Amino acid sequence: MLQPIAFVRSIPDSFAGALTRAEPASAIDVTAARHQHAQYVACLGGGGFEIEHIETPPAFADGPFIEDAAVLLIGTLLLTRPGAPSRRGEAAGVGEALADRFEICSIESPGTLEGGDVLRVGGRIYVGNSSRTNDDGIQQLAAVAAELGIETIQVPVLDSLHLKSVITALDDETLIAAPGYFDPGVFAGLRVLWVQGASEVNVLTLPDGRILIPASKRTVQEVVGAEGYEVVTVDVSEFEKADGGLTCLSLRTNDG
Ligand code: CIR
Repeated sequence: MLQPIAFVRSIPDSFAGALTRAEPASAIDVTAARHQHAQYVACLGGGGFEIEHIETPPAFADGPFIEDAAVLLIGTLLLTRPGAPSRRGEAAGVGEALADRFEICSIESPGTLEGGDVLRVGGRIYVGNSSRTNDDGIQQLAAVAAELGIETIQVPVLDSLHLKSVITALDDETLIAAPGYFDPGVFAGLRVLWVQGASEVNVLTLPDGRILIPASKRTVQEVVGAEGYEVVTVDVSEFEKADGGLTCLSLRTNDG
């Protein structure tokens, strides 16, 4: 089997001004963010990903959250049109860097879509209808997916940045989620582990089967560990200040 690739983006000095839903208790420390990012990348590499780096132009403070800029669907790279206007230019650099490897297509206006709303599990795509991803963007994604034989299911999301801020996959049959942000009936047929009281549940399954979880999310670690999965942790506190989790910091070929 081909080794999966994780594409990651560099942390520009402008990351200090990344979008935040609420003012963080302390300012983003870009040097610390770069150190944490290196640890994150080491975890991905240690878990079986080949790593490829893509430069972030200084104009894009949120560029390191590369997952939002593009969606990989088998051999197709769908460049998104983020709901956040300041993020609209991010996808171009990702497309340029990967144009020789994937067929490129794009979400067009008035559609908006961010990759943080796109959850691949069990051969389907669940796509969050959030403040960043609208109906038109979802329809455009669904049309591209349908051509590839992939079914898309829409999930209205309440009070959360993205769908994957509150639900992610542990494996092809199992999800882990925070209750109260979407209708659980949408995921009927899949096993959902609920983390009571959580406001964010974003974990990343490594190719070797271990589950990468933010160091700050102790309850999530306990729930995942109690189910028999091997847990790995990484401190991403500087990215959490900007509402980022783990999946948003890479674009992975085994997701598509
Ligand atoms: C934003 O607000 O767009 C960024 N500060 C955080 C994006 C996090 N992305 C993700 O969870 N997929």
